Amino acid sequence: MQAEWKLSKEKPAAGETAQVTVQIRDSDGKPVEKFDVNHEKLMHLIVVSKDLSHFAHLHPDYRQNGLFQADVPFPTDGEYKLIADFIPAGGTARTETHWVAAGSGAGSPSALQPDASLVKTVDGKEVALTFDKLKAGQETTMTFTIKDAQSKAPITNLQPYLGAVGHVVVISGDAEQYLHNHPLDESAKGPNAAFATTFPKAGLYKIWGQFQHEGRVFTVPFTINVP
Ligand SMILES: [Cu+2]
Repeated sequence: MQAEWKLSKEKPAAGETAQVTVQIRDSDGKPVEKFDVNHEKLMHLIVVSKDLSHFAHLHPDYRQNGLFQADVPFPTDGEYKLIADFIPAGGTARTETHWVAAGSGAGSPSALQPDASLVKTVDGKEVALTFDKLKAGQETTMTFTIKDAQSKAPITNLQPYLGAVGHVVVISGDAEQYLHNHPLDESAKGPNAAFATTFPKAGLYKIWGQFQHEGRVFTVPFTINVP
């Protein structure tokens, strides 16, 4: 499997949106033509800045013959990692990645710090993140508990997002590891949304949970230190 990445501008300016194409080929160089639908899409494209302060979750259009296309904003100077997540028909989940330097390519990266509290308020929701056990190399269940931020009432009518109770992206602090996560109960509606994952080694990780409520998707980020 190989991926050939192209940008409408090789070096987008800060604040610019570039058209990104990614051509997927097999090991013989032939375009892969068929992909399995995964979480309702043929490809998920995650875009993060190197310091993980910026996050975007996009769904490229499929242009046939293994070619996907997306408009990707690069909000500030700096390095960005593009992570394409897809399943060639009948195969297993693949990720292909590409670094892009926007503007000066340097920017002012902020050092990733573990959150002092794993309770965050986003878009009127209070979201708490808990783990049954947190240890590198062991499967863990991470549970998001979602309440109304004002009334503190548990939210029990989450809507499916990408075919499940939510979608969770986990990336290691050095932006090298992209972890797959699986909802334990896809049809859950809140207030709890539980996902299984395994952190491969100790260190910092950033986690973005994405959920849908009353027609709006909200994204809640957490930074944790895995012992
Ligand atoms: Cu997606």
